[in-house]
Amino acid sequence: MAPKRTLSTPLSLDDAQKQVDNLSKAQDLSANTTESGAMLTDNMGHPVSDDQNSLRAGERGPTLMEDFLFREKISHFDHERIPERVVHARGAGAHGYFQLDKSLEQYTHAKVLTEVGVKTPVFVRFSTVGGSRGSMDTPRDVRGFAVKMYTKEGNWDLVGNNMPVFFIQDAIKFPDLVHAVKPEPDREIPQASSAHDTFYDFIAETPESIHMILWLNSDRAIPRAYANMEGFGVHTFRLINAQGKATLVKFHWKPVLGVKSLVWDEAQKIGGKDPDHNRRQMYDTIDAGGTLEWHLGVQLFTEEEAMKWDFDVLDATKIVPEDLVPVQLVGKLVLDRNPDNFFAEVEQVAFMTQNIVPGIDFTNDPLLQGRNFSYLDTQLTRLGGPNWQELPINRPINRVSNNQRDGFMRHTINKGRVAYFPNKLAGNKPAHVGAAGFVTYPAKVEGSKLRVRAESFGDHYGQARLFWNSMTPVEKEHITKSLRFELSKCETRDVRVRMLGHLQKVNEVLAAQVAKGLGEKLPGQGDAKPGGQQDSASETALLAAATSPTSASGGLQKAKGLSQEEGQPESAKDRKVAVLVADGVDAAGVKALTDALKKGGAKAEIVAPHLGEIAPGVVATATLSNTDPVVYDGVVVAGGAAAVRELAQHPESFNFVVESYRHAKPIGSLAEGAEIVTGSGVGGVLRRVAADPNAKDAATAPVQTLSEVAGVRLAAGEGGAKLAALGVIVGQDKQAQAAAESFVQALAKHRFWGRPQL
Ligand code: HDE
Repeated sequence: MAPKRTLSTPLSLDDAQKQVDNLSKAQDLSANTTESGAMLTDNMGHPVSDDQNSLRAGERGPTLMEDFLFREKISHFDHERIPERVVHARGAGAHGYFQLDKSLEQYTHAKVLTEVGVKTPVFVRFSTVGGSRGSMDTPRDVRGFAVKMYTKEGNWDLVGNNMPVFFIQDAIKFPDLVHAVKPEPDREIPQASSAHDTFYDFIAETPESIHMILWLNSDRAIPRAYANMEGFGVHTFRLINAQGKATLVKFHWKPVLGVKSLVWDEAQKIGGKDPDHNRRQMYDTIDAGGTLEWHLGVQLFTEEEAMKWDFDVLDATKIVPEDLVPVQLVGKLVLDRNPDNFFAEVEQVAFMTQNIVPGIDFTNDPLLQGRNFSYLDTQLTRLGGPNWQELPINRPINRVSNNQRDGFMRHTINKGRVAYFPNKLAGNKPAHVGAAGFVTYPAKVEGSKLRVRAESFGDHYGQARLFWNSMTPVEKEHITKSLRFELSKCETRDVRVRMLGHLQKVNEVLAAQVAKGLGEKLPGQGDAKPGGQQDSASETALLAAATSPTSASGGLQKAKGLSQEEGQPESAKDRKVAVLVADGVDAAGVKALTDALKKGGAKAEIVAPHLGEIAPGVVATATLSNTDPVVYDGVVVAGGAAAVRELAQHPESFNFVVESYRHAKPIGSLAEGAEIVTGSGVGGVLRRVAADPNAKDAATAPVQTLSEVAGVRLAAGEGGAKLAALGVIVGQDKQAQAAAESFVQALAKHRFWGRPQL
């Protein structure tokens, strides 16, 4: 008799996997997870005497063909790469679980959405879309948000994005879209960027993309961290309950830490300073025992309701505004475990929109229908044949049992003579389970075969205007500037001008402001004023008033949930702060600060002219020259007269303040640390702000030293309070504790818009 299997593999499980918890997948993966042994062997298990010297005919002679150890090692290496994903090549992933808080039994019989409290294991991969596998994490791009849930009833993949709409309405255009955005084929330029001719040439000829173009040019396209991204299933899906009744559904992932973004200048610089920025954040957070968390939200509506709206829910260029159908939060996604091996897990994970479970079904969204072909097809090339489902990261945790056999790299050893159905030899097993299995919703279909776009998909600007109207002035300003950037990189004037025509249909002020940056005038328009004055009050007022009438929007002029400046949670959790120190630093102040940051869930990184111990308990883990302000959420300059004198010798210290100021991040100082702030390029502006309420326009306002100004604040409020409102916290001598606490509050606010510029 064969020895009993001791490891947990899918084949050893019961037909119905009853006990599922957050560790079920980890246990399943453990069957294939290994650590290196003490003794070196080749792949056939032969002990290896030496794998550093090849076999030679004589000390200086040629390498011998006989050297099977050499051939095996080199040959394996030669074949180590698989094709990167044709889109979403750059990404990172983590394990965790999904836990339902509120049963959706009324709407679906899917166990994952009805069994409250069960921890369904998940693997999530976040990605950018356009860049290659080795590109940076922070381009302006859509982010993939792909969730694989290993449910009791098989895998459910919700392969979503961080934006709720898409560029095109029909999957048949996808190759065109992707060819247009990818590096141009003759020169393979630009990498991971939509800011070029071919992309906007395609977009200008594809007006259905305009809504998504506004999202792409908004701050959503430069998320601060994966944990600060919303996720969307994008398409309308269908839920089916035990009585066979269907309800339409849109899926949302709402980040517990809120939606937060970088600013564009910062994002571009991070691309060079730390291209792994987002994957590093996720890895470090989980490695330190932390988690990334989202709520699962659903918008539930009936087909009858949907038919009454002035947009089509099968059109993926439209949202269902939250004002029409509120998002109900029903469960939580928690990521808490890093992969053991990036290639085996993150690179080999294969998501498929067609992976759904009984109780959930597709709709006729033509984008979704096309995706349901593409995701299986793409794996055949990428993972080399039909058996990729057997890869540990892809296989379900419930038992797989069917008559499919053979093919490249088959791992499963199926016993027995019978690999067909019907059969009597094996008692007609594996047997069909009828209604207990996946049953397609019997939606009625009728019509002639036509290659057309439905009339109900015809409005391309209404929801783009709804999005624009829903932005705060600062978000509108960012969209305007982004479009200026993107279009100014298009070399062909005709492309730029055609795009302006579309923007004009969204909003005249938007188009005029972009036109100004491109040196163009819109037909019938005078000069766009004021334009380009970052954060100026007049620009804010102009943008606030710039709204457009909507259509295809359910009658709404503005919709909830679109602005990320309104109603998002604020938290200092997982924020990373650079604390500038040097020899002679006031260690007690640093301790008060790091304690306060820790209490707020934030992390401090001690940055000094050199690594190592700077003072008792103050150990530098980064240097002024090996790191950069763009990779932090804020900066604090510590106190200590000698330390500050030394920091002042390094131009990088001042750069920390200036860059953080320009990127609207909180800036803090403790005691003498204020001298670095005051001595930096923004010191003059800050002094004027603290001294005079009309400072923005009064270049002649009296100048004090910043520490004097701050003295006023901490004792009596005024000047320092004005600075604090701009996210500049100046701590006086012996006030480190209070300053640290104010700084943590500022950190939770994320960014401070409206700072007067130099
Ligand atoms: Fe994808 N997409 N896509 N996509 N997509 C792929 O599948 C495709 C679309 C999304 O982390 C590919 O395994 C078509 C929308 C994510 O591994 C490929 C269309 C949304 C990921 C593919 C779309 C997405 C992909 C490439 C019709 C958001 C990364 C590699 C227009 C709802 C998954 C792969 C991961 C990956 C096809 C549009 C999300 C080629 C045909 C809309 C998150 O199959």
